[in-house]
Amino acid sequence: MFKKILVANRGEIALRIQRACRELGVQAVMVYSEADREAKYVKLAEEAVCIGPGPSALSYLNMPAIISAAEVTDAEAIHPGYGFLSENADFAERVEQSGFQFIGPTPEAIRMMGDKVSAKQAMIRAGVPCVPGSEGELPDDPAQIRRIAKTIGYPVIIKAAGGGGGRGMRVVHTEAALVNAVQMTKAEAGAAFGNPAVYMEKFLQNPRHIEIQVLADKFRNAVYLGERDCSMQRRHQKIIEEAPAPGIARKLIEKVGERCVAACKKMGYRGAGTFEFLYENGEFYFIEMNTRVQVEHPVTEMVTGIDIVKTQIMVAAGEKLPFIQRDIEIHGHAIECRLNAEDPYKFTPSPGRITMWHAPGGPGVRVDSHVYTNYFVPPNYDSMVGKIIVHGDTRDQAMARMRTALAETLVEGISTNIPLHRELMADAKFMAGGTNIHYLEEWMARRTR
Ligand code: MV4
Repeated sequence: MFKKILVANRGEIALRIQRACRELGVQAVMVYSEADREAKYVKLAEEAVCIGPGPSALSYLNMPAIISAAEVTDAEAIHPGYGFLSENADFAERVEQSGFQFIGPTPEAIRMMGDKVSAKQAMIRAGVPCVPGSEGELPDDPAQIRRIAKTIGYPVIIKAAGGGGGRGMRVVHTEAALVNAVQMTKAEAGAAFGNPAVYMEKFLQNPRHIEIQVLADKFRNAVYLGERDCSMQRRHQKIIEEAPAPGIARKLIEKVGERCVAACKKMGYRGAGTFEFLYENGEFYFIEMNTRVQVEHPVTEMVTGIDIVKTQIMVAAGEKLPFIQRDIEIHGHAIECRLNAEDPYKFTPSPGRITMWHAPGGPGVRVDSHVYTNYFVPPNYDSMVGKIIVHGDTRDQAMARMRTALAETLVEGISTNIPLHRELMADAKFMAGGTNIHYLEEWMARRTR
């Protein structure tokens, strides 16, 4: 095992990784920007290094500053968390070339999954079910583009190979709009991602967003840890996640999970990963793979009892996965609410000083947050100030525990989305389970009327 790891992130995930390190008996070096001096994990750190000013480009995205911090502190490995440099293949490569372990997959795997066209081709080869589509980059010839769309059937969606997470997409409903839409998406993709390649898929109108968590070691062992339902989102920002996904047959999850594991083994994937699917009319369709730990990983930890962050560190250090697929069981139900410093209905950011923070507790309640009373939420970063995660024997019990937890949570001095969560936990359709990716936006539109 490593003696010392550098945590190249901020916020709640920095604290989460610090906790995993303590449990493993590994020293954690925290890095922080000038805007994050007061963060809890910096105060709690045995060692912390300032890597630059508040703006991310000058600190959390500053590769030389981060690698220098690892050098001066004698760290052996770097955990990138999520966001920032976590899915940057060039960063992973520079970390390894500088003699450190990157806690994540190889640069090649990150690069292959970062290009959505090569990711999809890898999944097709591995037998993972994908959305019907162009099976590769679209050609320039308008006649060929029209022929591909006709075969798929309208509506179709044009997606940038360099996009992902909702960036660089365009829905097309008619042949008349097709070629112009492709050209526009290509031009935007070239400017935004430095890669004009686009591909085409059947546009699914009312899917749910279901993802499968995997863990793999350096010896081609891989397991899936069940699924998460992340359909409750607005503008590609998830706000509630849960595991397992309500109403989906275990047998079907097992079938898809086994395909994901087969893909990991085929690719020589290592570390934690997430296969994102759209789920509609009883079928799964792969869309993207994330090569990092995700914000919503705790719901999977709660239902499996497996510590995903500790396992990431163990496999990066060259250990074998300490479990096989048969060992993994799903127990009960878990729900996560993301707490954001924002207006609950207008969604405008609300940074500033938290004058009162009281976290909930009790049976089955977990809070992952780096904030505390008198903490100043800096305006430089995303607005998430923490997560409440609950576990129960049943979904109803988990929902009841979340209602209790939200009732106990006190945050003063800034606005948060707690009122929105309280309303959603009492919403009949959400309580019934299985709402799709459009539900929250439709609910918001009804609400203001
Ligand atoms: C789609 C889709 C419908 N059909 N692909 C958005 C984020 C990116 N990961 C993929 N996205 C979508 N791809 C096809 N063929 C609808 C979306 C989509 C979406 C997906 C997951 C979660 C929220 C979403 C919100 C709007 C659109």
